Amino acid sequence: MHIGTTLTNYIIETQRNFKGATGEFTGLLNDIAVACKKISDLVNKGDLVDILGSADSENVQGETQKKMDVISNEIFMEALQHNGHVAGLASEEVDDICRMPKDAPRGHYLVLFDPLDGSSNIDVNVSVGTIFSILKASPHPGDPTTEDFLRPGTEQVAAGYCLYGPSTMMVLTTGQGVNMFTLDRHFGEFLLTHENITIPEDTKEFAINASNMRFWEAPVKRYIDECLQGKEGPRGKDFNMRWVASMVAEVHRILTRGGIFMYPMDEKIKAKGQGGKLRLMYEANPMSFIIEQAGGASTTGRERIMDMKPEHIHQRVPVVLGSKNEVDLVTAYHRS
Ligand code: AHM
Ligand code: MG
Repeated sequence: MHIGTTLTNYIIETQRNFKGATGEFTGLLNDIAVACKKISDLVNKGDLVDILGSADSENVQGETQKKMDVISNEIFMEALQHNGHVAGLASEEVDDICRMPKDAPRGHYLVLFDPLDGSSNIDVNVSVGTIFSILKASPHPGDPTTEDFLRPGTEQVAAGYCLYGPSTMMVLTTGQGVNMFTLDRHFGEFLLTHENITIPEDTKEFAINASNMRFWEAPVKRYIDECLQGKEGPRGKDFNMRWVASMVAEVHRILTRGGIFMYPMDEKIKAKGQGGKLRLMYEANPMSFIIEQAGGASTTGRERIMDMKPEHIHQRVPVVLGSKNEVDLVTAYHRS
């Protein structure tokens, strides 16, 4: 595909190779692109349109919602519910799986999404993003059940995110590599700007919220301690650290120049009775699919994330992802 081609054209061309393609998947990705363009437009306007700050609500996880969390969720739902491309939707911001409007035609896909990840960053004008994961719906009559959504990451047919940064970028995998599209605001299209992204296997850059250091488990302490020792330590090289607190920005940096990102299990998370900080279905699985498709690795520290059998829709898991050799090392420390 040539650099500069539109996302729509790219999807049509790649679907052409699939026997039996009906255009539904193309339509679905198009719906997602439309939703992301709308969210991008609002995020970009910021204070001009009174969308910053907190809403008077909490989400299912007891977190205060930002106005833009609520608005982005509505935009995404609205863009996907009516076109006959999805059988069901699940959102990080909504308690239960979403009931589809009665009169809307049903499609064959399930979409799980985090409408605005990293939204705690939005008031300070730092990058945020939308993350999505697409599954094929089970072929049974009637609307999908929660059980239908609880499928391992290996069953995703596509995943992606849209990063609302200095430029807006859509990053997409359909299981055949990872491609990046940049939004040309002038004429409102995502254009292919990077093809077949690969993550370097080695890196000198790690990302972790170091304020949690005292709560970390021994393998994480060991790994970071060795990185911090630099050239004189067992790793024999100096490391750099980055923490944006916006997973989409973090993953985007890793796809661009390598690195390792960790939100590991720690004592504070355990005390809350949670399995991790990040959500398996809306964050960990789609990002793992993208990272693996770019040649990186993604584990909980103990097991491959995409092999996990989900137990509930808002399940949280520890996440270690990025440059393969570093992720393998962290995983080996957990296993030893
Ligand atoms: P959110 O979905 O409520 O925005 O939370 C997820 C975000 C990730 O983007 C980011 O990696 C992490 O939370 C940052 O956590 P912390 O504030 O503990 O550094
Ligand atoms: Mg999130």
